[in-house]
Amino acid sequence: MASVEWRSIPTVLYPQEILDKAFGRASSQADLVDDPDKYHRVRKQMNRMVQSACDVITKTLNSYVDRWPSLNALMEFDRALVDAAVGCDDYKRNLGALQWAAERSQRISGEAQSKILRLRDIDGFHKARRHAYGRISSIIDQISPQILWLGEARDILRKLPSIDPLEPCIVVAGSPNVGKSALISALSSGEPQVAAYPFTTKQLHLGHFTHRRRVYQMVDTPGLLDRPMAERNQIEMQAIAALEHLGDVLLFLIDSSDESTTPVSEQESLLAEVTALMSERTVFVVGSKSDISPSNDEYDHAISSLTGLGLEELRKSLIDNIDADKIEDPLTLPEHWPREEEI
Ligand SMILES: Nc1nc2c(ncn2[C@@H]2O[C@H](COP(=O)(O)OP(=O)(O)OP(=O)(O)O)[C@@H](O)[C@H]2O)c(=O)[nH]1
Ligand SMILES: [Mg+2]
Repeated sequence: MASVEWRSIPTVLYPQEILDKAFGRASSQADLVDDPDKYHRVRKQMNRMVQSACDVITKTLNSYVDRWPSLNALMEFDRALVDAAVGCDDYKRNLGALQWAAERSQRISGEAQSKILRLRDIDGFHKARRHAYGRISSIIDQISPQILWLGEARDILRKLPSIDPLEPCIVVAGSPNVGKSALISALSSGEPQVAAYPFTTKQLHLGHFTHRRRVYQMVDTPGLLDRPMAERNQIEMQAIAALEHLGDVLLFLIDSSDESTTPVSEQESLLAEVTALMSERTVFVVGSKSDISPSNDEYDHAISSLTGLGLEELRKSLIDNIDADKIEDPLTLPEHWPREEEI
């Protein structure tokens, strides 16, 4: 199961654009028909038009169905995102409607072609073509709300974070403003990606670093865990439950500097709550902004994303703790594979 590339979900055309594309292609196909005999020419043209219009409709609709991730194949976390963002039931229902229309369109094509085959006059060929076009238009009309829904859903889904379930993942949590995003930037090779959770208006950061060809992903949780349990809605709880399966390690940041916007006691009660929720997960408590917080020594790690203090030690602890290669047989590694710890 690779990560879902939300960004690569294709643009969904408007219903009228789908029809224009189909009929436009059909006309240009008809122009290619070359037969000196008018009767045969028109018959071939009308046949060709119906066939190519229906093919375009079917291919276009099926390409949406194929290129949208299948919910059953998604990991729990991604499914929770889809559910919160657009609703899994609607997602399935609307894609299902496209599939239905694609099949209908193939059927219309078959029926029109066998009808044209039976007809014996030029006028009849034209009529059969017009009749088929009418049926195609009404099918597209009928699923127009579903097409529009998918167009809007696509714009929402594109912004979701893409996380690869086969690579290690570090979830970064803590109260607002404690330095979560700054830490992800500081540990990342390259600029972190900006993505969105459907539960919050805040942007989340998605960073990564590589160690021994493995990609360690880091993901922010802005607005997801930083409120007391009672204020969270059901859909957020679902995402939090899914988050539990996602991360290998949870980094919980505490800002005890004078700049902190949440009292330390409150941050600590959030920590207790999050730790209880993520009972199966290793939690590292990290004192952030150590350049301006003198009392960070009591935590598992003291770091400053600003000065770099403690960052490499934290990275090493993460790698050691996740121990991503533990199930791999060392004998399968190349002979001169470096076995020293090297970061
Ligand atoms: N002095 C100091 N300031 C820091 C450090 N890390 C972050 N900050 C500052 O703290 C503020 C908040 O940092 P962010 O990384 O945006 O915090 P966050 O936890 O992502 O905040 P939200 O996403 O809003 O919850 C910013 O003004 C940062 O510049 C640090 O190590 N030292
Ligand atoms: Mg942030």
